[in-house]
Amino acid sequence: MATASGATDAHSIIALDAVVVGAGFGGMYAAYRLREMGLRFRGIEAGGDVGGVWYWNRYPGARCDLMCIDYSYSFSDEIQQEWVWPEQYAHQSDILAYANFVADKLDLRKDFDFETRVISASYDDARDLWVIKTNTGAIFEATYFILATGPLTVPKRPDYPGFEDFTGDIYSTARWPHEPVDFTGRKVGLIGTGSTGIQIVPVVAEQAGELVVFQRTPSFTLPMRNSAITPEFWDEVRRNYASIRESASLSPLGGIRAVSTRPFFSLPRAQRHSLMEDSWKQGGLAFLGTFGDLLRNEEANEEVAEFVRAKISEVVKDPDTAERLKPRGYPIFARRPCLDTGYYEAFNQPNVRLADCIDDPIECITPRGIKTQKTHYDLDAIILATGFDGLTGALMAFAVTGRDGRDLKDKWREGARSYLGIAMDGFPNLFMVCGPNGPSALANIITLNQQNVDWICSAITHMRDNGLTAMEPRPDAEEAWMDIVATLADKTLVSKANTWYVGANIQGKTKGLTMYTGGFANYRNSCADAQTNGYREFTFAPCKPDLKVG
Ligand code: NA7
Repeated sequence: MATASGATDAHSIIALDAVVVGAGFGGMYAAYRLREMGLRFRGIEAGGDVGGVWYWNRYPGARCDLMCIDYSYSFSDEIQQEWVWPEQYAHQSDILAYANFVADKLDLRKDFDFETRVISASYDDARDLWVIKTNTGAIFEATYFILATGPLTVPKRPDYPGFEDFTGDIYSTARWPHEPVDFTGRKVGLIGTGSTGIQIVPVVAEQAGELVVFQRTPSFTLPMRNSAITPEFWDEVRRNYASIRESASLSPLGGIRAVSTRPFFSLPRAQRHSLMEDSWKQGGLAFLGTFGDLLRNEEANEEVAEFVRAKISEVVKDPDTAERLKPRGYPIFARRPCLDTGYYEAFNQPNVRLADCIDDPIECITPRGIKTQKTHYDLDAIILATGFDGLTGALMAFAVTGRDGRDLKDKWREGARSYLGIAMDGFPNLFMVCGPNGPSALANIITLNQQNVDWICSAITHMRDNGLTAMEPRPDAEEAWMDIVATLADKTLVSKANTWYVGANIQGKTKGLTMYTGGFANYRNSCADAQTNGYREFTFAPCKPDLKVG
């Protein structure tokens, strides 16, 4: 029962058609679609408001590394005509403002219980419904269970001893305070040099008395070269939104960025380098799209990596620091390419220094700072930019029990598996909006969210129109999809770096690339096929052979 304030009463059992978990861009769109379909549903969100990853990750310098023209909803022309982005690469505060604008416009908040977590979900075989319990004591019984929990939701905290003894302040970039943090004159240590660390360094470096950057694995980063959007440009975009969205939906990444099919070695060396120089000057991810085979051809990849390493030496004045900042030992773009604004330049400031944790590993946190094997760094504050339990973390954060008591943790013990990254054998009517076996973090996630929510809503409509209660993929369909995922993974260099993409950053997690690397457009076609073939890869409740479709 929803109260007048919109929140759900504790300890009552609420019967619904659907429960949606997450009020990020996937969950918000799911709520909008389910409401349009006339379904009774409730959204559950741990954060205090909408925005998902952008609600939590409020650290200074946080930006999306996709251009806002791509990283925005396309389902409503009214929304895309009304909203104005100020910069090509939007700041977190603008993306969060956009999420709030959409939530206001569509009146979405009333459908969500905020500051509420799911603690368990189990499938009741006899009644064909999900029983979902929350930390507030609410119990929902719903036919459809839609997980829009995002790939980067559960922050990873390093397990160094001593954090509890530190007398200064500890900040996690993924749980940043809502009020501004003033680092003026303070001695700050930052652990982690992925996209997040690389974005925050130049901003904190402007304020801090001293900033020590603890780097374990250097990342490749490209200049973002962000710029303000002029009214003329924006008018042009608004006039052409329909074709922009069409191009994005047909592209490998779900965005309009140009991606060349030209093989690297099809051009002579001088021409290759001239093209790389042009892309470098252009900024952003243009560089990644200059050639078509950088994630398949190791030799090409290394030449590009060396070009980027040389750029580091051009900026960083101290040769030893420059050398230590150069990534080696894994292919460029196998870790998520970072986009920065003044990262390397920050190391030329007298108040910024690099602590190389390969040479001198962190041992523990002390009451006064960070102790490495060789040194003690006195600090007033420690910032943790140490990443996430990516892709599966949020899905495994609570107990999920499917048909016949099947435990999701058991199913995924050897790695995440599902059909299309959307549905799973043994878990009827559980739908993942951005599951670990789709393109997930490799595609434009808003485009992906929209496409998958639409797919899920079509599947629900199909069941409702045909008097079917529940659906789940056939085991052989799931097996076949995972074979495709594995075959593609074998061909890409993305498998060859220790990253959250392959689960390497979480101790005890099964390692391997389970994301679909065939590109958004191909993925979209596979999803469309699974629907237009009459859902023949699925069985429908009551899961008896005579109810198989196709
Ligand atoms: P990432 O990309 O997972 O980066 C985390 C960083 O933190 C990375 O440099 C890690 O080094 C470092 N790290 C993690 N644990 C430790 C410990 N214990 N000691 C030292 N350093 C550590 O997360 P981000 O938040 O930066 O980016 C995530 C995504 O957000 C990104 O891919 C974009 O999609 C946007 P390691 O590599 O483990 O040696």
